[in-house]
Amino acid sequence: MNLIKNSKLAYATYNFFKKKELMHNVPLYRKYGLDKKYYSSVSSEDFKGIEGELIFLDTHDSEVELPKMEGFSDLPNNWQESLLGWSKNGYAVLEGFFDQPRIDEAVSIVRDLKKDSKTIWQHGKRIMFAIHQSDKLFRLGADPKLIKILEMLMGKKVELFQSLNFFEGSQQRAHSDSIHMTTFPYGNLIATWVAFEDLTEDCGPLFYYPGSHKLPYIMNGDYGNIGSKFSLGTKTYGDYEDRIEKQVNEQDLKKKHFIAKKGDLLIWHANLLHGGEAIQRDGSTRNSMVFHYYAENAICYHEITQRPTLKKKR
Ligand SMILES: O=C(O)CCC(=O)C(=O)O
Repeated sequence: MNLIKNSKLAYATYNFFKKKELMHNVPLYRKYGLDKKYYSSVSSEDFKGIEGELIFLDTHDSEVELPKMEGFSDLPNNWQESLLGWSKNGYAVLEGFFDQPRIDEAVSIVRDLKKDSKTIWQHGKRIMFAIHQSDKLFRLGADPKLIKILEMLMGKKVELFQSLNFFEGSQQRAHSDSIHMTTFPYGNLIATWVAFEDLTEDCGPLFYYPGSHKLPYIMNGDYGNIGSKFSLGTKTYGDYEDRIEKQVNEQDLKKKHFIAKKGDLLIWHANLLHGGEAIQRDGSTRNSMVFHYYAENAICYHEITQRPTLKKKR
């Protein structure tokens, strides 16, 4: 079983039949001089020595640059203040981004999805890709005002790729989304987290480490998980999390919790280290929705499984 799970050939065979969803990387493989097919495996090892264009606000200061951008000064003052800290902190909080009726509607759609046999469950606990089951949920994540803000931060167009619905705290250890949804060049991913209810300190809130986005990206090669030409590395996800924990300890990073009110939204950088705090109160809920967006003109793939990203056409 593990032999198949670790076989690059098995993934390539599966990918072979998914041409439409995988062609997006091909022009970029050519641009960077990589001899790859749409179904080939891909990992950070392939990009060693290749220069990629960096995200504008990774090399420029948001405090200086955002005020020059069209539409920024029209945003509420408290949003502007948080967004100005983007380059330094790697996150921004937009309080009250969604009004209560919009969230109530989303909560009710998600409640129905729980009973839908087509719903994709991850670890039996959270719903994945609900945006492909409900246009209204897609439009929540792709809200034009939100997309405009994300595009200011990324300096380029973004597209909503994935969503996750949580009902209770994830209790996930610290990680960077870039190990799951990886891009070349790095940084072409951005995420948002929306509270579907008022949260309490003891519900296992989302945590994050301000400034951690500036640390080196941890990829397969950084925890001995490269594998070989035909098979994936054999390290576990726990090994990756241990490596991140080491990075956190070495840097003496300070943790923050997102104790959000219903409708508040957090935006985080592709490499911001974050996770879910331990649940302190049995039975506490933490209804929330996460959206992940890829920016344009980047190779999109999944570092651990070395698979190119399947982008579903709408
Ligand atoms: O909500 C959480 O506890 C964790 C979310 C998360 O890590 C993610 O969606 O990448």
